Amino acid sequence: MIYLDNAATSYPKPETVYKEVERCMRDYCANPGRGGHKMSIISGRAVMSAREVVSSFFNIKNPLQLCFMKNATEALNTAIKGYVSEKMHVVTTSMEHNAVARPLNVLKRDGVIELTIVEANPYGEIDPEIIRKSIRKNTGLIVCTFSSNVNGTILPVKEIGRIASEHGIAFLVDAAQGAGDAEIDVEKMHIDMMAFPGHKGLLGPQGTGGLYVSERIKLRPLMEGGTGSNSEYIYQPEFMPDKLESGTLNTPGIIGLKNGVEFINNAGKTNLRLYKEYLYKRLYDGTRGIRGIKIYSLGDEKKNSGILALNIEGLDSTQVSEILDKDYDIATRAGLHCAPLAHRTLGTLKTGVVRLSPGPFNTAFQIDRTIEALERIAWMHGT
Ligand code: ALA
Repeated sequence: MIYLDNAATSYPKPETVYKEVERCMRDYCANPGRGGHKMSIISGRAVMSAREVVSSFFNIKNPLQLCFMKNATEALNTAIKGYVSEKMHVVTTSMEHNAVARPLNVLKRDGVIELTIVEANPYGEIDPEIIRKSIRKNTGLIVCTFSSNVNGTILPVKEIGRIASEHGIAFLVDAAQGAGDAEIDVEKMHIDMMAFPGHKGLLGPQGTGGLYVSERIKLRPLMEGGTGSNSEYIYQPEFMPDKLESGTLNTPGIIGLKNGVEFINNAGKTNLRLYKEYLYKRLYDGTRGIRGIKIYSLGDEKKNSGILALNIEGLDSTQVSEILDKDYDIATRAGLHCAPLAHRTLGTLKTGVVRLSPGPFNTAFQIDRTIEALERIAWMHGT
């Protein structure tokens, strides 16, 4: 099988991820932070060590400001709903996934916030100056994706972060696509809050993710419950990460996530990024000239997090994906990718797109087989 659906979840995982998840479950999977016995202390330390490794990956200075969550969606909901206040104006973009767009639209519909959606161009590029011009007196939050989950376009996060910081506005980044694929430095990019999944570019298991919250941001938790700390206190603790981490953590998953990040560190962040850029460029260049294929992603691999979006004239995107799967054993994702606004921006709301997203374990040979398959499908089934 040729797996090109790494934007949905990365596969395979590094060997160390499989091995350490199993070792954790067998040898030291007590409840971290609950109970003073030896195994609970070991699992608590392992979670802390994962917090440190993941924090350092994003240049988060204080690992206690990083909370583990079950996915980026939980993290985004926690950040958005925990931060906004009555009549706050929020700025976002037309390239957002439903994990951002839906909570914001519900808050707008319920009269809690005012919302401005800044339109991207047909390749998903955002002009940060339009964001600056959208700022009002009551703007309290800017939310944007690091890169589009539909066509991979990387947004000018650093520039948007600078604008937010100049105006004293909180800046939340959805790093669902990009974390592990591109360099993200929360300090240099003026990021106040960042949601990320563990199971995509960071190569960890599903059911993992996290939220970084800078020390100057105070969030109301989405949930209250057991934290293993201050048990006598009837309210939620005010300190991080306990404030946002109620209930038993996904210890084996978090250990897997740590090993995914360590794999990237050991391979070299830059090496891996260059390799993925090379695969993307090869795929882009190989498909660009094929008759009947329309591409919606930018050709510049530096401006793309590793996603090629395309359609074949005369075929529905889901048909192409199905043929790739059944006849060629190539896994891709078609349709709307839970991001209708982004599809409207790219002009693909009716058709969807076929999304091909290589990962660090794909080879040039697999990319070439995929290009041949697309060429054959366009020739045999397209118009
Ligand atoms: N959000 C994931 C995707 O884009 C699942 O496929």
